[in-house]
Amino acid sequence: MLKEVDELLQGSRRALARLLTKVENHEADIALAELFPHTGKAWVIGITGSPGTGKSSLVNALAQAYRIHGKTVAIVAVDPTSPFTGGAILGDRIRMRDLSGDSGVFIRSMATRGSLGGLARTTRDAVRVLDAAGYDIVLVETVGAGQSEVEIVRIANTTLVIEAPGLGDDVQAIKAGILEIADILVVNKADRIGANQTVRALKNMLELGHSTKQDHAVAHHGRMMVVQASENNAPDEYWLPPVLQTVAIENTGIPELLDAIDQHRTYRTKTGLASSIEVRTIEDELVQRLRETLLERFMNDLDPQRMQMLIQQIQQRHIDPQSAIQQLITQNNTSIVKD
Ligand SMILES: Nc1nc2c(ncn2[C@@H]2O[C@H](COP(=O)(O)OP(=O)(O)OP(=O)(O)O)[C@@H](O)[C@H]2O)c(=O)[nH]1
Ligand SMILES: [Mg+2]
Repeated sequence: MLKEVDELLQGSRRALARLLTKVENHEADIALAELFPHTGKAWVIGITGSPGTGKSSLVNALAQAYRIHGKTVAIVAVDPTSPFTGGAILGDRIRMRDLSGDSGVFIRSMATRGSLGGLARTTRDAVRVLDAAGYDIVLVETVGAGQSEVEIVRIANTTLVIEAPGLGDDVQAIKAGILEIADILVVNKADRIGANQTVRALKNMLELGHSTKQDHAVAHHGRMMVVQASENNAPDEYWLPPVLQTVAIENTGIPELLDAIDQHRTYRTKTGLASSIEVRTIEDELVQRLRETLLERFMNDLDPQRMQMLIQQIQQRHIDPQSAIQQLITQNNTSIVKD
């Protein structure tokens, strides 16, 4: 066993920090393989939503609440939109200062390098390291409402989508995709005007979505497909996401949020249901890793000049992009299947 893996399993925070850096640099494959048997115990909570809705404040409040319940907490902040690792993270650090000095809490910001897919992989691996390190709860904060969040959020066992008042009846303001991934909706800043209206708008949207869930479309490997609701899907196997109100900066609504997360956990771990979700999650991860690994290998073997030439040819309309890809693949073919 690697020395640092051993140290991490013994509870060394330094080994943990070092391993997370290696994960970011994609240099932790052996360690991850050794750690894998020690994972699967943490409950991973994803927190996503538009900028400034109060995600970090909620993460802070949740972490404190879990600490009071005697649970250890790891926090991962991911910011795929920011090209820097400075600003936003420094802000988060300051907001989370209430937690510093507590050995039952570990906070980490993920550096944003590489592709979107790479970020999802890095985050997933980081969560695994924290899981193996023995944290009971792992909170993953991501900003925004795009595809990247959907990918990152797939790592979570329970996903919270945070909204703030001001949404009004403008249903368009709510990205449909974000509702799809929400296990629990939180209207934070409930001390502000319009919170009830936002709650109502969200509930309406959820119920609309729910009634059409008989035949609902799901994204699978990037393709939309219609899934028939099966006959033996007992009604209690549906999870209708609750809509809760919180005031993160005053700790209002936090116990109720903890309860809702607990209920979702019970629902997810029910026999059968948990394993079917797990099968899909593992399949998704394998496809994602396969795609990345093959692309990486392909790009490494690719002659950059060949690529430049094809780009020029496409520009001049001498060849179309798909035919160019066919040419590249035929030329690189042998290198893809080797080793
Ligand atoms: N009035 C009010 N302000 C809040 C509440 N929660 C957070 N805030 C404030 O809203 C601002 C943004 O909060 P953050 O927790 O940084 O929000 P965030 O979603 O993490 O922001 P980004 O990570 O930048 O997207 C801060 O000034 C908070 O103090 C709340 O419940 N009520
Ligand atoms: Mg934040």
